[in-house]
Amino acid sequence: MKISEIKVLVTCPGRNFVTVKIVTDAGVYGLGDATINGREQAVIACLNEHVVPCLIDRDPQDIEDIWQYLYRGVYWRRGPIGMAAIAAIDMALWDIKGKIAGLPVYQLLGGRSRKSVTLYAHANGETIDETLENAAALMDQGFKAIRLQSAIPGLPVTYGVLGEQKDYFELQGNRPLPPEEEWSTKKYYKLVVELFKKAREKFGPDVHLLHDVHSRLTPIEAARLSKLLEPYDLMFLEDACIAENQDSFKLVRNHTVTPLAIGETFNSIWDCKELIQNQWIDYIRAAATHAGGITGLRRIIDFAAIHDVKSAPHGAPDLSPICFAAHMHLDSWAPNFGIQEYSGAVNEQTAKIFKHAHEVNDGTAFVSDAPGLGVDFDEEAAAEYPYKRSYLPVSRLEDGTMWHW
Ligand code: GCO
Ligand code: MG
Repeated sequence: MKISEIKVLVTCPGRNFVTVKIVTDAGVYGLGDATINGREQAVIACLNEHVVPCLIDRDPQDIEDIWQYLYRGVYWRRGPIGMAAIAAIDMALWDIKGKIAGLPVYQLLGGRSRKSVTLYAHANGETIDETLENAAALMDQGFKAIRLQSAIPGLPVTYGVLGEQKDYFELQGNRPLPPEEEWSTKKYYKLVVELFKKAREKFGPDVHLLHDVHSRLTPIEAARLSKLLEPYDLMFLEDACIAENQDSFKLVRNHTVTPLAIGETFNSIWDCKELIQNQWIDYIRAAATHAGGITGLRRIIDFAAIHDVKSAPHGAPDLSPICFAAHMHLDSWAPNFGIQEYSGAVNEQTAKIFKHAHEVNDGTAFVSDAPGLGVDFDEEAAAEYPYKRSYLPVSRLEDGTMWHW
């Protein structure tokens, strides 16, 4: 069997998604997600100019050799762009392998470790009360784990709280440039501690509560917040600080028993080796799209398993339903699966383009038994929504200093 064509397709049904479609001479095709929010064209160029030409006429069944060829074989290895390109190719090859075998990908990984995949949903609000009302509504829908984010009084915009009309395109207007946000740790501490205090008062001890700091704190601030939140028993605190220096998490860990999660921007095991082997974190949040596909993420999850670290894959709306499908298989297989982030159903246009067979209800997902990844891509529908340039915001401290977004 040979790879006869690889298409790299971009579509914007409300946000940009980059999809790889590998076509074989046997007529079977596979799909992969290569979306990097705000850097879509860089991955497209990397694929079209550098990756695709090397793969035409190769046997699509050689997943491991192709992965090694694109990773080990390349002098300029790692980094988000290169690893997203590898990821999309890798997912598409697993999809093809499953289709040839007539088996869902989780069977190729070794079979299921559980009946279903527990999801955590997002409750956001302009006020604490609104956030808690939204959380209550999610609990009514069956969610047993909820991430709480609330607007910070005194700051113009807060991560995770975009009102109804304000999507990123609207924030950016006709000449897209990164929207600017402001950050104040002092204002945030007060809000976030109050949010979780009220949440526990309202909901009691049983529901799993989570929160994403989105890397805004310094290590010592992250340590302080983790400690302040201890009475409210979080399932995990996400991205408490940046981990470019992995030692930062040693500092946070030494001060708190609040479980810690990180990893959505990680590209390989090398971004989290110390975090995992020193057991400074409890959940690894790497995504198949950004960490080298199913092959890359599976290795991270296996390494995490022997250090009692669980998986909790990134599930933001900027990962396409193909990545969601890949996660469904990894989540169903991984013996050390923790929880899957879920940002809710996709919009109508996206659902028209990406059709997947995985079921979501009562805060739980059920992996499909369709051969391969169990997701399809409608090229004609995708072509109706052309690419639109868009940026993620940037963040500054109140005095204007550039900060982590
Ligand atoms: C999450 C994430 C996202 C990111 C987004 C950036 O936990 O889901 O932090 O919301 O901000 O993926 O593109
Ligand atoms: Mg996050």
